[in-house]
Amino acid sequence: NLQPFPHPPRLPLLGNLLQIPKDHMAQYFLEVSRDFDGIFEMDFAGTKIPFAFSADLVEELCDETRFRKVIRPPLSLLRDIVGDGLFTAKSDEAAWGKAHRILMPAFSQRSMKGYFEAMREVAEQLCNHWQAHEGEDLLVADDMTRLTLDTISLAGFNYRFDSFQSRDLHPFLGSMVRVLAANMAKLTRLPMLERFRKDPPDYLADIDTMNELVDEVIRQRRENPTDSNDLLNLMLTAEDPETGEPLDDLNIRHQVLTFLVAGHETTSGLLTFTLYFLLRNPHVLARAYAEVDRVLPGDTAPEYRHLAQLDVIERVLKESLRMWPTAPAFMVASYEDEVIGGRYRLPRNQGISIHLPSLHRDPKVWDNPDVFDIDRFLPENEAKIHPHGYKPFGNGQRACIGRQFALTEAKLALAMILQRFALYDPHDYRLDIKETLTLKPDHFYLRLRRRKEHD
Ligand code: MNH
Repeated sequence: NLQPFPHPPRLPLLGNLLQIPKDHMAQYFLEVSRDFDGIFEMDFAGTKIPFAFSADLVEELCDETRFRKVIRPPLSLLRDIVGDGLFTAKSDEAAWGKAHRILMPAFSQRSMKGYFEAMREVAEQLCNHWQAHEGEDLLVADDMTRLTLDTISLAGFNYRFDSFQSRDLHPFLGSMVRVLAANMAKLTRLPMLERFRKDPPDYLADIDTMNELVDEVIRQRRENPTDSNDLLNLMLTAEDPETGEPLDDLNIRHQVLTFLVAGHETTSGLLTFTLYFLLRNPHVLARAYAEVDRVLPGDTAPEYRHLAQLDVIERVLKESLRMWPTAPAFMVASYEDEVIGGRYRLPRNQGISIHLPSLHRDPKVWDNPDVFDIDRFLPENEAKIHPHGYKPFGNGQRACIGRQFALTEAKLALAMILQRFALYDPHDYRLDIKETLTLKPDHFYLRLRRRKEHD
């Protein structure tokens, strides 16, 4: 009863390459998934990759005794830049375990409390910036990027981008976006033409721009040592409890760059989608306002202890990550030849992608999956969700280390925005998702006015 992977029609040699839109891959795979039952295979001109998206198949693929994360395109293309940093390290590479053990303590619940002041300071800068632009069009994704980039760098490295002080986004970001785009574009190009092709002329210059910033962050700290136990100090000084070794210098650069990129892109997308969903769902927005007014009445300055009381906002964030998980896929492979779903042969080391926007709409797990409904995450309902039907932060050992950081930061920023502003969507925005390695709403502008008088 073994079967080949089902797949959409494809051409000889080219496979599906001509059908896959290079700027909208994740959205295209979601549309394809609607015609299949839990799995389909895509053929990138000879490289065949299965995409799994039913909770039952994903449950098997998340069994870490049979499968582990593998670094394949597009992640492998980033190895030139972020090397053996946590995100792109191979699961069996010594550098992964070492950095994981050294850095985990920086992401404990207690550490979040330590980051709170930095998070609040940057969110305050966002609110002040927005207040100064009351009534004007605000490009949401750019301001959320300023917020999250400044937050990870201030909380993690005590380094200030001061993004709200300049009209243009920091050059680091332009370089990062171009480098990610250049690598994503490689996925949908003909492999036989690839070796005749050079990287775009600014590619190496962009990598230099990013590395220069990393070196500057490290140089500042070495010149002004502190005794805090923030991320950067852990990287520079801590020893691996297992081997007794510290991180080597090149690995530190890889980690700093990894955290600058992984630590802001996805959270910025999450906040942008969340504001979009709130404006689209006025009844949910009203519940969020009611919660903020109850927990943070008037001008109450938010404190760490308030976050635990913001459960409507927490559900809004979770539902936003269900509809549009901003890191839309991750890839695993098996240690041995496997059969999955009782009928599909999967050779050892064959990469298989877990496609999250499709998983998060598995009709066996989610009723009316295209409807934004925060009550799915009420405790009594959440307990009944298939344990592998929702994976916005990946799986197991290789799951997101920054999950609590992202949720803490996003909750606080949303609460502060709602406490101060009434939000409008005067252009009746139609969702238009921009894909880099991550997803975010493109060209989404909102306007606001101050809700009540502050002094
Ligand atoms: Mn994050 C891994 C999603 C915020 C740092 N992150 C992952 C993975 C997903 C993910 C999915 C697993 C990828 C894979 O299996 O290939 N991350 C998110 C989302 C948000 C997010 C949706 C915000 C919302 N991530 C953050 C933040 C940080 C961060 C904030 C840092 C402060 N993430 C990482 C790192 C890894 C990772 C580092 C790699 C962890 C490892 O493999 O050890």
